[in-house]
Amino acid sequence: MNDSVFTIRPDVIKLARLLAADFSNQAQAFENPPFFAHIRVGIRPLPIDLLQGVSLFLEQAYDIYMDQPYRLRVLKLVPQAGYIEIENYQVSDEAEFYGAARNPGKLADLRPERLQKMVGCSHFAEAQGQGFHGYVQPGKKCIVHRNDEETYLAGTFAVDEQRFSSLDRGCDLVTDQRVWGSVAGPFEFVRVQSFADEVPDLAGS
Ligand code: CYC
Repeated sequence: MNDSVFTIRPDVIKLARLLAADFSNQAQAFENPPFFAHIRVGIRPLPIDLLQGVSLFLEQAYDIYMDQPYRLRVLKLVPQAGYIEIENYQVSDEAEFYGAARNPGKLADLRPERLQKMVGCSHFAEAQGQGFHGYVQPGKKCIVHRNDEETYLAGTFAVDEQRFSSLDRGCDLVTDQRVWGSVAGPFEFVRVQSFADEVPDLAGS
């Protein structure tokens, strides 16, 4: 068999298809403006060849500043025993890719050399109901500096055909108290558009 052809675990395909979308929390932001900004999360499938597995390009932005995302990452979905590890990668010179989640032609220039894994910042995803739920890998190792404070990320998410909900919080390393992140519960996103059909079938090449 050709080395570059391999089988991808069905649950990895399923998770990738659920995450691959243009998400918005518009309804939540309109109902509860003081607590929830209107955020767009764009997640676009990347070629299997890029990281020899299923990976996704992610952009988070305020809806009014869609061309200036405040967080841009690549996610790699790695099958583990009993769960899926979602590795998070930073992209060097990321500005070149602003807007690429909705303009995927721009992603053609993305190369593995530009990706740097964020150690300790994987999410572990487990099947739940019709979808998945996930949490930051245990260990308080995902360190986020914000406003001169060193915090660790304590995040959870859930995704299914109806919604993507996510709660990212930075916590104090000693007291475990929340330092940043929503005080009013998770961000609740729904799909504006799905990109599920861009995730390949079980064999990639
Ligand atoms: C940070 N959000 C992070 C980090 C992770 C995630 C791993 C820490 C590392 C980093 O900066 O990339 C989240 N990673 C995820 C999730 C998955 C994953 C959820 C599963 C698909 O693989 N986050 C939101 C809200 C918004 C938010 C829409 C609230 C305003 O989901 C913000 N996340 C947010 C911020 C940071 C962050 C502000 C810190 C970025 C920084 O200050 O450097």
